[in-house]
Amino acid sequence: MTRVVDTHRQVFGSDPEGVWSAPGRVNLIGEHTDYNDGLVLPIALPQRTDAACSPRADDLLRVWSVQTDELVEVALADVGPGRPEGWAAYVAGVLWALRAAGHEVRGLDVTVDSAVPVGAGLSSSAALECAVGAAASDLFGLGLLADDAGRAALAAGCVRAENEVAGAPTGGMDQSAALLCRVDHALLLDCRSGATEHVPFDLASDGTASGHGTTAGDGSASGSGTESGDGAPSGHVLLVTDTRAEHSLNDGQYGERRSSCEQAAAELGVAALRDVDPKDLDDALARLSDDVLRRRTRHIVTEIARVRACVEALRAGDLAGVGRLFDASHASLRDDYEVSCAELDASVEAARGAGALGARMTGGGFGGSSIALLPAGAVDDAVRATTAAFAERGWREPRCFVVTAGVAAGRDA
Ligand code: GAF
Repeated sequence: MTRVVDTHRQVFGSDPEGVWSAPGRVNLIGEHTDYNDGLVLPIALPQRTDAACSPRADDLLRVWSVQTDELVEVALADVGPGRPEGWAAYVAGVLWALRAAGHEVRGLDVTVDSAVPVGAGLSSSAALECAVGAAASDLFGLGLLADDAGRAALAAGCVRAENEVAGAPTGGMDQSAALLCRVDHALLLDCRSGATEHVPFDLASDGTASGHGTTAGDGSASGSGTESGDGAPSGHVLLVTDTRAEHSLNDGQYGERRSSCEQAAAELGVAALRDVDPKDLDDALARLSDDVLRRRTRHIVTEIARVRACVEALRAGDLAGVGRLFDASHASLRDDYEVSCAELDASVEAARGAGALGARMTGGGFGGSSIALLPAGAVDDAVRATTAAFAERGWREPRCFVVTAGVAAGRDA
């Protein structure tokens, strides 16, 4: 946070009015279900994007990024689909969407600094949108952070920014996670009704798990866990592996999956694939016109059922059950939805080989990150095995880090 304030002062010549931040996310389970009106179960990451902001009296937006050392200036009247391009679209798009929703929003000077790795499938773009959206809400007196209804409305604006200005046809999970998640809880979000439940995910408190330290890019992990009598860490942790196989959500593949789901729903005469009851799945599959649509539909219907089962397993403290659901989700995403890749599969296999209860890709796929539910004492082995597997294949060294469920977007200073 000091860095974003210092940089803001250097770039814009005065202190920011405040600093806001929003988290990246990992989705525990429920992948590609958000745009099928389904269920998702993300947690907010400890890694956040900071936005130091000062309001302007005119309608100019000036944004500096610490990561790219670049200043982008745009008049709010010039923001629209495809304008500006690149990372600044996620910032400008949010102000554009708030204005489109009827809010009085003026220009801003913004400095952004992100600890959420870009291209890692951990929602760096939603973190950026939501940090700026939170700032705009406070600075222009919109009051959207005051309650969950306001936060959901802000999330919807951030989704518009991403879909319409940045041109990525994503669903709404990531922005909802960044704005609605609670510490030590996973967010069960019904993407049709908007209903939420906060499901305890404090692996440290129930004696079954503890996630703490993070790793640097050196591949070492410092999941501390609780200490058992013999000094070895006990409990379980959630390990994220950023495969560094870069993924993108606006290269056509993501949009293609979304269109297939819409086509399948149309052929079945339902509003969304969420409406297919798992017990009627075989019958629904038999009515679809081709095998690709059948496999996409099977993934969505079974994945939504896995979210429900995962929530039950978490509430019952059945981590072995959670692990089995992670494994089944990964297989479905790899074989039926076809959004995994060799690096994600290898990271999942390596974690399992090191004793994970279960592991799966998380996020949109085609690269990005995987998650593994591991006994705390197995973290170092999992990191070593993953790093070795990647080195053997000549891939870039993965980045592994243990995470806990963090807090939603808000004002920091
Ligand atoms: C990406 C998208 F942005 C989300 O909306 C969601 O569809 C996810 O991929 C897959 O579950 O993160």
